[in-house]
Amino acid sequence: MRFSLLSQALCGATLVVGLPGPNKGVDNGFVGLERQARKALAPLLSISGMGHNLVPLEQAIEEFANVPKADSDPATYNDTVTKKLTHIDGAFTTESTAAGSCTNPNVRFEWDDYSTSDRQALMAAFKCLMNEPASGRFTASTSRWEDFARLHQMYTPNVHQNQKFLPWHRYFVWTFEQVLRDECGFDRAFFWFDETKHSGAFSASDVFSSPYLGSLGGGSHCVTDGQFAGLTVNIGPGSGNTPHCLSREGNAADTAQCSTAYVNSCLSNARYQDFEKCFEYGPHGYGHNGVGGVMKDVYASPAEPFFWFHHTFVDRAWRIWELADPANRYASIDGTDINGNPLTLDTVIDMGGIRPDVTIRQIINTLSGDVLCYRYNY
Ligand SMILES: [Cu+2]
Repeated sequence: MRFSLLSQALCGATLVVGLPGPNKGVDNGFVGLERQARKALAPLLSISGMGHNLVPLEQAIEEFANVPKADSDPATYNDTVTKKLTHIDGAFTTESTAAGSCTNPNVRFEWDDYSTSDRQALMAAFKCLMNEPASGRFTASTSRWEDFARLHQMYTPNVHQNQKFLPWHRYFVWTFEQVLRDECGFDRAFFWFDETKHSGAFSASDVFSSPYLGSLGGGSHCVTDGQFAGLTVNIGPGSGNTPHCLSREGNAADTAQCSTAYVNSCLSNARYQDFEKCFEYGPHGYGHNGVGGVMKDVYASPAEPFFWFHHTFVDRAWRIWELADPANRYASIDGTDINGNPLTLDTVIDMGGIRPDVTIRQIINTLSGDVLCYRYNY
């Protein structure tokens, strides 16, 4: 983790708004002085032209739910997970690597079901990656952690606002997990974060507290508490690279859209491309903008540790959608890439060389055992 002078300088003026006050714990609760301070800081913290594109739920229903609806109760989709598993300790099963076999899948545990010891090991592994030197293959990256932000920044136009979004991010999160294990000795189960439980109140989750990611609420501020206080981000804002602080805003109105209602509405789409658009511009975009600051940066958001909590939530939603009709949804894909070419199971997903290229066929089913062998605890 870096506590650079630059970071302190950039953050200095925001320390006031970041301090615990009457509005601590309330998203978007800045008032009076804080609002003025935020206004004054806008040029520093704004991510010019950044912010994820959003589609309100009503419009999503109009635009994407253009086909007969399936039953949208996620509980009925869960073909392999019959009961919620609770993680007690750090047990982690090494996955089978034989192609086609996934008899003992790794389980990703929801944050509230993830033990304190696992949570601490995860924070330590994140910090380890931040302190590991950059590979040198990603310009402007100053650490192995930032390699991921730079890779994402380079690929942003290719893997957003088209249907490559879900498979690319699935493999991106998996690659990040493997690097945590291989390079930082992380040997616990992986995790995810159920945003529907916290819609409209992300800041109330203990993930946003001092032992973990630090607080979220209190208006636009550099993060000054938690395990990543004072972190400098060298990738972004946007497609440029200028050192800036890890910042957050906490916009409750946006996180309110990461709701069960919105997720279910997306899940009810029969076509992959409709589900994808609904989720990307819906709960995915709102989650990014709702945390705000670096998380709102479409290009460089993986520099924010919460990115990985958010994108496991996104990945799980795709899996839940697939499980509603596995025979068909593992056997085909539709939609297009950035150039308008149809996606097929042979479309290649590229991680900039951090891990081998794969085809969508290899990662469409997280339990295929070809490359992936994991599921979610519910
Ligand atoms: Cu992304």
